[in-house]
Amino acid sequence: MSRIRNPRLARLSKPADAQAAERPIAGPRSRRLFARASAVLPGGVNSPVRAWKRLGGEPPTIVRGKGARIEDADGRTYIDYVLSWGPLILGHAHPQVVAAVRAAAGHGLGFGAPTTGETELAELLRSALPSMEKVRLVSSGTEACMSALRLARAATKREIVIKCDGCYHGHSDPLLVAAGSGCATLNTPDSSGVPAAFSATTISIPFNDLVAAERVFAANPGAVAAVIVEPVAGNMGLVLPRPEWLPGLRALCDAHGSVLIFDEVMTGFRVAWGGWQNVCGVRPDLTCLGKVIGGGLPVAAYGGRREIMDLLAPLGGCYQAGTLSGNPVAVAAGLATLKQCAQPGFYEIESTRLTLMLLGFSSLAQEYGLPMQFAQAGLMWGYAFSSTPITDYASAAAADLDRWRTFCRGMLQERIYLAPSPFEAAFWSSAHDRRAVAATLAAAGKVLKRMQSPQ
Ligand code: KE4
Repeated sequence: MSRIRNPRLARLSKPADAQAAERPIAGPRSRRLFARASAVLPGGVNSPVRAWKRLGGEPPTIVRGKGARIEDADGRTYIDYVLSWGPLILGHAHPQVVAAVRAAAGHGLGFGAPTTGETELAELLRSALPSMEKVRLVSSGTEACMSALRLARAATKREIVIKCDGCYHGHSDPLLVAAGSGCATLNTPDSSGVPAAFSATTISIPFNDLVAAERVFAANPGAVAAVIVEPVAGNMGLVLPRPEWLPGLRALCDAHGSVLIFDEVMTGFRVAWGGWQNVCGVRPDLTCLGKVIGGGLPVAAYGGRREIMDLLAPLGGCYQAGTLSGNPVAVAAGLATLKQCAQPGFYEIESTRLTLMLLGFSSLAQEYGLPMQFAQAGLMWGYAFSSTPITDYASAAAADLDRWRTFCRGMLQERIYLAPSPFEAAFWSSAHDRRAVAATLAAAGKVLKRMQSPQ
């Protein structure tokens, strides 16, 4: 059969569904704006996963958001399950959050000096997470994790750090080893530019693999400074811990005098009030927070045992600083957000509503004969095209990523905005009302029907 030379004809030769599946998602104006952005921003973005490299095509340029919905430059509205990668647990432009930001901004945008808001936020975090006996506010999850790691090394005078394949703790050099999120999305789990000496002291093991952890401790007696782990992994899809995993890491750290760091940047105030440590009952030595505690503005934090935190400058010799740390406008957004989350029944009601939506998703997948796994932790969720549960990065990467791409593109064409990577979690907000759920399931039914296995 002769090869079709005319690309237009080539397109016509594909079945209608295949053409539909590859139809650009972004409209003409977004595509023009992305071309303009790409002339000055590497890849057109300020954070790699936003570039949709794994999904193909240009991302829409978003101009506004309200509640569960965002609108792009072509006037197209999407139901949003990315929610700025987790912070917007109340949805976009929540009136109380916006009002708090406006009021704070009216008093000045920052002082580089003590303010009451940052003390209030630190006290709130400590009351929600008693393991955080002292707290330091910073401006990003990367800063929180990088600083917690430095502090753990200062406290133990050791260098080796254990992390997990597919977990992502921000882009500081020692943690860009076998990293998830955008690194896994772009197949760059170990970044270029990181000196071998920096990554040599980072040992990565499979998530949920306690035997692997025991082996590393045994092979490095008295040398492990810390274990850093996402208690629920949200950067390889969503992967829940096995019951013995976190208690086992706690026991190993206790036995070897190492620091246990829970990176709750994503799970903090997302999976429950406080974080996963309040669900599983394992008390880490240090905790990292971000996302929800800033309500969409740059606030993150790390904190933990007093005797470790007091090693920080200006009290001790472990240095960490930040011009915008504890910024009063950002802190106002965080406090206003957490005030809503603190309402009685907030997490129970919202996680039940999410469970009901996922039950609808699951029955659609069964109806159309597509093997899908769903996972939920509080107000975050994940899905994968796999007939076996996802328990670590290897199983996440072994899922049917072609089907994921078809599904994700299809949902985006139906105006349901899912993360453009199979190595991300999806999020829920209290603004996702019945109409949003109905539209989401209607879209999923349409897309899964198109994808269904031949009977
Ligand atoms: P940031 O530096 O991006 O604020 O936080 C880093 C970080 C630390 N720990 C966990 C568990 C995280 O999930 C993150 C950041 N999450 C990604 C999405 N999975 C942020 C999105 C992006 O990189 O653009």
